[in-house]
Formats: sequence, structure tokens, C-alpha cells
Amino acid sequence: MPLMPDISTHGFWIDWSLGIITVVTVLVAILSFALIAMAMVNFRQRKNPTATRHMSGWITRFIILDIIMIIFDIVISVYSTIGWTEIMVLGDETLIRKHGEAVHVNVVARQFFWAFNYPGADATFGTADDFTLANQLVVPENKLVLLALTAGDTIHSFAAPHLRIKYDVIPGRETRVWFKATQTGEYPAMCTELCGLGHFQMIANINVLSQPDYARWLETRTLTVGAP
Ligand SMILES: [Cu+2]
Repeated sequence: MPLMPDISTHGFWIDWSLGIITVVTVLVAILSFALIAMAMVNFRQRKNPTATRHMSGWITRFIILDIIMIIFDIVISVYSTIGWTEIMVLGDETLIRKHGEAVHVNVVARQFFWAFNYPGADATFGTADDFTLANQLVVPENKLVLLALTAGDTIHSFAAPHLRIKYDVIPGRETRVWFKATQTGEYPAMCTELCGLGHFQMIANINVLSQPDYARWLETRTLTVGAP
């Protein structure tokens, strides 16, 4: 089954990893089964009534297969380590230096909804213009978004397939996640950790707006929050 379209800047690392692993696994499986089938036919009892130790050609074939597998393992390890570093290891400051200024959103998962806390127009949490959206994450296109995820009750998991994001959200711990959306539109996010009876209801909407639209939206939001 094809993957959902990727609208993130980092998603290709994941998609290519999956692609390489799938292709290599299938090829190695075909090779291995072919060798086993050939060995079964060649060393069948009717043709070899007595046991033989002369199978040097076959040992070479299996060693070649092992070497191919080791090379593939090295390629996959190197590729996914570079991707992992890009996606998971870089700190907020390095990400901001690389991708430009960021939008910060604090996400709290609870049974059974998502709360997205925004710092408002002043970009500082804990001030009067902060506001919270339930099950709705609004972000600008082509801009770094830094999410700080935590849970208020039990373990949840934040998954946004189009953004190639899926991380556990754990009470008492802050999980940092980043993305940069490359396409405007509405995309689903959901909880992927069975968290109780209402787990299936934990679906949020991610709305990616163009940068001018996002600025306008933020302004109207802040005005609404400021009003009595
Ligand atoms: Cu859940």
C-alpha cells in the first residue's frame, strides 16, 4: 500500500529508509530461497545416497550471499543513522540556525483530546495573549514548527502521517518534535497508543496555512483572546 503523500522536509529520510529496507529484504529473501531450493535439488537423497563433504562451491555461494547482506546492512545503517541524526538529535537552537525562526506550540494529550497551546503574537508562553486550540493545530507553510509534547494522564502517541511524525507522548516527560510543512491544506493527526475507551476519538486536524494567511489568523486569534 503506498504511503500518504509526504508534506514534510525530513520525510524523504523515512520514506527512503522504508523503500531501501523493503527492496533489499525482498531481494535477499528471493536469493536465499533460491539458494535453498537449488541446494535441496542438488543434494537430494536419490542423487546422493551417501553423505558427502564435497560442497565447496556451495559454501562460496552462501558466503557471497552473506557478503551482499552485510553490504546492504552497512548501507541501511549509515543512511538511517544520518537521517536519525537530522530528525531526532539536533537541538532547537541548531534547528533554528538551519531552518530559520520557529513557531512554538506546546501540545498536551489527555483522555480524549489534544490541546494545542500557542504563545500568541508575542511568542512568549505564560503571557495574557496565550491561547489554546482543541484538536486543531494551525501552522504556517515552509516554516519550522517546534512541538513540545506532554500528556496529562496516561501514555498517548502523536501521529501525523503526512508530516512523517509519530512519537509517544508521556506524562511527566516532554517530547520535542519538529517539522516544516511544504504544502498548505488540512491533514489529520491522531493518537496511536491505545489510551482508553475514547482512544478512537483522539483525532486532530492540522491546518497548514500560507505564511500571510497564518499571520492574519494569528492576529485575529490574539484579538479574540485579548477581548473580555
Ligand atoms: Cu489514544
